[in-house]
Amino acid sequence: MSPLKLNNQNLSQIVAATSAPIEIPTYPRGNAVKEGIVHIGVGGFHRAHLAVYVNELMQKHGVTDYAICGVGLQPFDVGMRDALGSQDHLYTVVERSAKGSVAKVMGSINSYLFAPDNREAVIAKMAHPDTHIVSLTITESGYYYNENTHELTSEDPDIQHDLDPAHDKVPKTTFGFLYQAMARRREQGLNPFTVVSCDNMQGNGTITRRMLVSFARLRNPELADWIDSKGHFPNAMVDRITPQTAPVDKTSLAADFGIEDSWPIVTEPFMQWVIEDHFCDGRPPFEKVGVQIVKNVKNVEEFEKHKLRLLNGSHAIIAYGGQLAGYTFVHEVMENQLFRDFVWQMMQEEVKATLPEIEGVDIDAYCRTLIERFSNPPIRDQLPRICSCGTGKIPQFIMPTIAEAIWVTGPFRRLCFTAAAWFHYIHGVDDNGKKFEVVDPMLEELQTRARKGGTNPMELLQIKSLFGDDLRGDKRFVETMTTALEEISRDGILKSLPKYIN
Ligand code: CS2
Repeated sequence: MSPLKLNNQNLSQIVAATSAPIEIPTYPRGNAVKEGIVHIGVGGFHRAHLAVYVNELMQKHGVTDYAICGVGLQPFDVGMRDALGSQDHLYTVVERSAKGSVAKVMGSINSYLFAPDNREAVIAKMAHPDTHIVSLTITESGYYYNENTHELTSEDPDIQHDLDPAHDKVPKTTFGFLYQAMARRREQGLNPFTVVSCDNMQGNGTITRRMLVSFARLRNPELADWIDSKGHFPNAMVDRITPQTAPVDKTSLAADFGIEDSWPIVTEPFMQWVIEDHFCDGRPPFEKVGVQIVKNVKNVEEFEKHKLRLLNGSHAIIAYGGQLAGYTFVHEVMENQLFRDFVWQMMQEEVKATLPEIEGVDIDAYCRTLIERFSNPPIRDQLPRICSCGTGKIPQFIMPTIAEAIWVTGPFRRLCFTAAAWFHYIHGVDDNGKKFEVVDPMLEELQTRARKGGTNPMELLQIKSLFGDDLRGDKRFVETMTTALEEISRDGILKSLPKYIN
């Protein structure tokens, strides 16, 4: 039978036509619900994470006032607007593991606004009394955050654009939109909405608060004070490995489940969200669907450290090392015993000593689960996805661990090898001489410095906004980085790895 186009009308027929495991939304949507969440940056991760939790709330707990209005700020979001728009904003999440696949149709995204079509509509939506939460997956670069000074990069042309009162109705950046919407809420006597960052950054809520308040202070100090005193920005740890959708994901969804979906998602069964219980305008009962709501910011920090250093840190060597060695997918890299041992030993011997103990969390079991998750072949997680935008990753996932390893006088040479793999990756040529695309907002500067520096890491380490001052002055660190970079440049990744394995 030919697959059926995903939309409201076809839902029950889709289920009736197959014996494959499919779940569909059976709750009210459209005008029958309120959109309590506005989400900026509707990509694969949001659709496989927050939107899945909200789907469960709507499906199993009768929640009707927290449906999601998706927002795209970037010109490239036009694809998402059209894909979702063509199918009543429904989409499929296929959870895949060695045990098999389940297709879950999501209905929690109720509508979608593409800002370049109508920027005013986005501001009005956020300022609407029904909106209680504005959540974000805008990637590290969307925060305009200087790692070194911890300040907003206010000199950025987009931020400058949004600071100009002539552009009040046509902002470009997330902070421009949040600021305008907050100003309207205050005028209307409403509470601020809670801003929930779902990006991979240690202290993501704290950073979001700081950036927005700094932005506001440059425009209107009184409003900045209002946001700072009344607004809530819970810190959160988010986790679900979500590959980019590949063309084959659509064809196999059609073949295996009879669903024609223009932009489905394939992901792993595992998902986790730990968030501080700080909401200033109400929240849905997230704890009912497995979200770990914690009282204390320290708890979130601890979970974040575990996740960012163990999962994302390991992903860095798998991605940069794997790309240089000529691999395409994460699971392929994990089939190579050298990488498997390296990842395990980096977690166990270098990262673990820098991590706090969390009651009820067994770090060794967590590490074993990670090895399994990385090895999950059916999700086909592509290395370029993880390689992209290293400037937002290595300074977050690797450098702080090195700094702490130095502090606790533990070993850190595998961590340095990982950073060196990124430095070498920046040239865009793998160990077999094959060129690949390097994606990074700082590409030009990175490549100029990488070329100039050669096997001397100092050129790149001098970028203060990424690396600060501290590590560069540590002789042992610089020597270890230099050795690793020399080895990788001379011998390639695969020949160098054995030196880093016990
Ligand atoms: C990856 C993450 O892009 C990356 O750096 O490590 O996207 C990773 O898949 C997620 O953080 C998993 O939760």
